[in-house]
Amino acid sequence: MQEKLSHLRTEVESAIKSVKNSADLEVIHNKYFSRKGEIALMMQELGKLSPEEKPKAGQLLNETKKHLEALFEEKSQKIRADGMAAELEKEWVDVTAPGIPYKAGHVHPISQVQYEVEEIFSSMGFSIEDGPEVESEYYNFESLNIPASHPARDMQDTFFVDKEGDSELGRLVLRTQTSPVQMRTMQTKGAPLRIIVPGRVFRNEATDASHDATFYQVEGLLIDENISLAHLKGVMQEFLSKLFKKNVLVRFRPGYFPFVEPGLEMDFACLICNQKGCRVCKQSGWVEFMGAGMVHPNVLKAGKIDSKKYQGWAFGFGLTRLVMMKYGITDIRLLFGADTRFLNQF
Ligand code: FA5
Repeated sequence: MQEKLSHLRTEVESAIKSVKNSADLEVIHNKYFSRKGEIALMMQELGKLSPEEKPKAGQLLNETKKHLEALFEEKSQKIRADGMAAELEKEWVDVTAPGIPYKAGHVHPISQVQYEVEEIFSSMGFSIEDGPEVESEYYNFESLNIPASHPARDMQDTFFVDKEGDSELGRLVLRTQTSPVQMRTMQTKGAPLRIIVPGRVFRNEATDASHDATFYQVEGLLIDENISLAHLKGVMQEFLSKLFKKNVLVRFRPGYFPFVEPGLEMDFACLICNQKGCRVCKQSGWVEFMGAGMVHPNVLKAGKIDSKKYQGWAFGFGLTRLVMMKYGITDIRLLFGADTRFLNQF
């Protein structure tokens, strides 16, 4: 018995020593320490010994058992601690490392300038109006004093929508100008009126550095008593100097739009080439900026406004061209090219 015990002790000690993981531990537990393990078998053998041999052998067996159990427990704890350390190592995070930057979008340069324009006109008491992009021929043309047969319709090459419109309001078109919103607002709000209408418009035009088939305009309308073009000049001067934070040279020249009388055009001194001549200003030093004029009495009538009591002016400028001037962009098509290398500069 003594010899057997000494043999078992050495065997278990070396088995515990060679344990590497919890799976090995379980094998050893089952083989030696379980209810049917080798130590339990020794206990059973103890019962078969003579009463003289039993006490000594019993004491030895108990000591060996305690010793091996302690050894096993110590190893179990070490394996558990090593396992946890390995887990922690895997989960380790450097909280001081800089974060991964995420790509955030930003407001498009056209919208940025649109918001600035809105703010400046709001500060002068103008409210901001909106209207449909798919418009009727009536609002886009007729109500603005451009009947179907009028040659002025040729000035704005139109996209027609292949869908039946309201029979009284004519076919549906993609609006060629923001001016129909003038009419809609006159009809719903009446005089006096002080509005701007920023929005997208569409023309079936060949594109070049300063023309696109989709672009943005800002319409302005002021209707009140005793209004003249002097007020328009004052408002535009104030608007442009606030927007560009410097004096911008402008010029007025006669222009024709059926919905105003008299009509005029306002041009900018080209800020890209400082009037030396470039492809944006077509070497002229001036960029066509907006059409304007005193609202035609026929238009006031269609807007249900008493033209004897009220008069006013309207203007419409190209917001897209204004953005080009503000940022020195030499090709209008870049603004809708969706090239983030270009857009991220603003
Ligand atoms: C109009 O659209 C008139 N509705 C403006 C108006 C309003 C006149 C109220 C009188 C009273 P016009 O077609 O000229 O006018 O266009 C106005 C502005 O839009 C132009 O001065 C120009 O700055 C811009 N524009 C015109 N066509 C294009 C285009 N293809 N691409 C970019 N901008 C354009």
